[in-house]
Amino acid sequence: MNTIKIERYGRVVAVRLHRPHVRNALSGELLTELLDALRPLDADPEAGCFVVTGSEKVFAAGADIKEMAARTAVDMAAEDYFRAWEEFADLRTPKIAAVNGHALGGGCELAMMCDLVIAGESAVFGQPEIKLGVIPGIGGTQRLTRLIGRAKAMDLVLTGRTMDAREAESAGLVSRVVPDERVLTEALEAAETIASYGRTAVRAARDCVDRSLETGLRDGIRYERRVFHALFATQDQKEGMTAFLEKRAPRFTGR
Ligand code: CO8
Repeated sequence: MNTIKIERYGRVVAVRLHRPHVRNALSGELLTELLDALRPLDADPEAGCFVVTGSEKVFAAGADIKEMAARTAVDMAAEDYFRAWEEFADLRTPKIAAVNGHALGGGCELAMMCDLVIAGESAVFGQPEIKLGVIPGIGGTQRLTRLIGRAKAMDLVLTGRTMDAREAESAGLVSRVVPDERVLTEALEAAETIASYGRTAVRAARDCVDRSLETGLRDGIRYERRVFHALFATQDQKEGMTAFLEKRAPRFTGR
């Protein structure tokens, strides 16, 4: 692979974006390689969590501007350019973004496609597309608004200003801010914790939390209750509750 590196730590899979000469700009090739690598792992019962990271200096500087610059509207529409990022968002294995440095444009959108965002103190988030004569195109106007609210989203999207990690955390974009040098370790530890739980329950929890962004409260609560009921068909539910009552650690199998 030319644009990403994959490392496996037991049940955790770490993906490192690796296009340093263009600050990890997200090209079509990178998206293809990412999906080719993660699709089979999403179906692998031994893979319990993904961590997506960049370098110590930059998470990702957005979509590859050079690749896009000369395209026409017809090219973009014909290809449905970057539609496949939705496939990344829809992978059912939980994803953690471990962000050091800049997460701009598509980089910020990639972080938002992940389920947790762990950021270093020097991380910077923003949607600067307005400065390029365009708008965010991989969820930046939609996910960002749901996560941080209209007031902040308008500010970022219309002015193109950036947020530091603390502001991003208080706004609701970032799950945890940690010292820069701790980012990957903290993300891997969180990933290991998630991967140690029952896979069916983890996927159900993720699905229900995301459902809250798409549905009304009443329907969402009903959906959650149905999923909760269904989990009583799993061995992991019996094991988890029995282990608690027997005062021992549970042994989840994902069944
Ligand atoms: N695309 C292509 N090349 C890039 C990008 C990018 N997004 N970002 C940086 N580069 C290249 C630069 O051109 C430069 O190349 P060269 O060495 O040949 O001159 C090299 O990377 C280094 O860049 P800098 O010198 O600028 O590096 P710095 O470390 O000084 O700065 C920054 C790093 C702050 C990240 C800076 O490069 C920057 O601001 N980059 C652009 C950020 C940006 O505007 N992002 C938005 C991109 S558009 C987008 O994401 C839209 C997504 C939606 C598309 C969906 C379509 C449907």
